[in-house]
Amino acid sequence: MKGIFTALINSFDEKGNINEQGLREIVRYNIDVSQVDGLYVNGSTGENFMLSAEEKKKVFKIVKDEAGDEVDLIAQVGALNIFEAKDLAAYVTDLGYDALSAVTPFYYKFDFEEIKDYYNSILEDVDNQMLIYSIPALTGVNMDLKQFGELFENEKITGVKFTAPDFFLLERLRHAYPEKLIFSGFDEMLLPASVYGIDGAIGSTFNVNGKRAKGILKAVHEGDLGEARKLQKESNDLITAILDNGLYQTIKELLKVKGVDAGYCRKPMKKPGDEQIESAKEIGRTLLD
Ligand code: SI3
Repeated sequence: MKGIFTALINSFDEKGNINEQGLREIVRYNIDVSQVDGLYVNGSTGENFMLSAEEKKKVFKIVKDEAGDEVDLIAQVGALNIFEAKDLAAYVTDLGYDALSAVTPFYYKFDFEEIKDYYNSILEDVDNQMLIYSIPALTGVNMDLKQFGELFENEKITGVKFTAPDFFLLERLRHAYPEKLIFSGFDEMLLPASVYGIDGAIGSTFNVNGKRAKGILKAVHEGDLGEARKLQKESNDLITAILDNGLYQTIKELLKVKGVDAGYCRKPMKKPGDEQIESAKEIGRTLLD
């Protein structure tokens, strides 16, 4: 498992129900047009934390059914309800997902022993590998090198999705654990993370910018930093515009520009206003590749 993995966006209809056809189209666009290496399903970008357990299963099933074995699939199963996380882990493993991932448990201020127990419990009954999903800005959970090392002692924990602007820790992790998979999570920092030898990246904007992201990884591997900087600059112009206009709403509007029925976000996220839709169209005209 290496390369560019799209943190898959989800498609909801106007009432907030999962739009199966739209979700299938998003999967196809990522595989056929962007030609990404894999999909990260039910992450933050998939609006996972606003879905019921049954809806999460539905999304996992649709995506596997549509993608088959064409690309690697990672299932984000983390949940504060540990029984739900374990049940989802078993479910996606049966479906044939290549790896699990679980966000660090958040909201309550769990101590590290509790966090470790959470990962070991999710994994105890399943035959699958796990990428820790670390995103301190949203969870408030900051782990240090030693704590990652303790989690990595479980052989089923094969890596981390590292969504933090901490390049010191990223370098220390890469150096200390050359055999573990490290996926970076901030798309706007793909170039510097690549220089540190990450195995790949998982990101929301790859739904509409997968080709450039693949180009950045390739250019860094080939030592062509000029090309990597050019592609990161173009990507960051796009990412800046997306963030300014509303992250997930704009990604969905950009997919619509490409003919994909990406639908709407689920409440409490807002529907895009007319101005936002017009700005997205302008971003589509000027900044997409
Ligand atoms: O789980 C996921 O959907 C992700 O991979 C999230 C990913 O790290 C994104 N973070 C969030 C909060 O959406 C990034 O791709 C991020 O959107 C991007 O770098 C723009 O800041």
